[in-house]
Amino acid sequence: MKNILVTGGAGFIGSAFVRHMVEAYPDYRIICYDKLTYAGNLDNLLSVSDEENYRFKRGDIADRQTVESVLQANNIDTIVNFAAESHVDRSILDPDAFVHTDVVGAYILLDEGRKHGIGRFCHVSTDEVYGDIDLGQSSEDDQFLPNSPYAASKAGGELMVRAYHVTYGMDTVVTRGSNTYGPYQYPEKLIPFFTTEAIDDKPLPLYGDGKQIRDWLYVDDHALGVDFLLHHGISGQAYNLAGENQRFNIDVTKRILELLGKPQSLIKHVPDREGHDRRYAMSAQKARQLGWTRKFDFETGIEATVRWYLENEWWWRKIKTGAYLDYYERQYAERLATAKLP
Ligand code: NAD
Ligand code: TDX
Repeated sequence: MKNILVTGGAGFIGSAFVRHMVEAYPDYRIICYDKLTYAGNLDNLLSVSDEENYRFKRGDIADRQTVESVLQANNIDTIVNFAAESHVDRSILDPDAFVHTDVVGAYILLDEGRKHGIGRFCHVSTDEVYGDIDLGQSSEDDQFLPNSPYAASKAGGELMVRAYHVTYGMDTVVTRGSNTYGPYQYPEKLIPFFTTEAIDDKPLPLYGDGKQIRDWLYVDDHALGVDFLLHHGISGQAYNLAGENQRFNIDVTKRILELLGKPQSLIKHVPDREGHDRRYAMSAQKARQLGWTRKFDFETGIEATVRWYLENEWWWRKIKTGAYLDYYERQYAERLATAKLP
């Protein structure tokens, strides 16, 4: 392993992975390949932009010609695929881009990777492929029951990875991460959205009763988990990178407000997300048995995260303009107009 193509490396988790890999492995060359959609942001990679073992190339993972040329030009032997459309609410509004990137893009990357004769293909997937789980914890052999267009697209891409391992003997590893949070997360996801809105004393649109449960994983734990499985995962296997930090959405929201010293009256219960999964919970046992452990508990992670958004307005204020505001209007204007008080 020497020349690693990291797709989607300008996004939230991908950029944490790139920053980590560039620093931890001076002998590897890290080539970040990213389409720079609304969620891709080169500000996330400023700290490594001048490093010798780092390169950036703009491109779409579903564009076969550009993928082929980037593999050849850089003599790529390893691919780590973070590239995805990643926001459930956007997948409900417009599923097209999700099928394009999360299914077709994953297929093109696999296919070009195979033709190019790469070694390991590490594919970053999600707990959402298991769907809603009432009780207990999902483990890797559980069936896929994805409920949103996002989750179904991620399941489709992942199944293609499986097929390329079984059919063509490709060396693949799949990681399934929990809800991830931390610095540089696009402020459409619950934690950065509510933190930055609350800083500005804006209402926080909590879907339904807020009693949905998510399992939270700090971004550095996710990035280091992918590094660990890239190096130690058994070929053809999938591994849960579970935070094992389950929280109700309402409790996460209250904690953000407490940390910011803002009133609970900012919470507005708005009409629920369509097809909203009530609970995600995974077991990390399989990855743990191999030697992975997460470092951050939720309390440490949320404090560090809220502090980061307070101290890094330069990063998020310029995002929350233009097309972001159009999305906000489409997603929240009607919901907030019918909001109930807590
Ligand atoms: P993100 O939306 O912040 O970043 C996605 C990145 O992919 C962006 O840089 C974007 O420009 C790029 N991209 C999108 N379409 C592309 C295309 N066609 N070609 C090339 N690049 C493209 O996402 P994230 O939260 O960092 O998630 C990264 C990966 O982790 C995704 O595969 C996601 O499904 C998975 N995941 C995310 C979470 C989470 O809570 N955020 C949890 C588990 C798994
Ligand atoms: O405005 C909101 N109000 C609200 O109540 C938003 C944006 C979210 N929520 C709720 C919905 C979920 O129950 O908060 C919870 C978390 O929502 P998101 O941040 O949108 O994440 P989720 O839908 O759980 O999906 C995330 O975890 C798995 C990531 O976005 C995915 O990329 C990942 O695969």
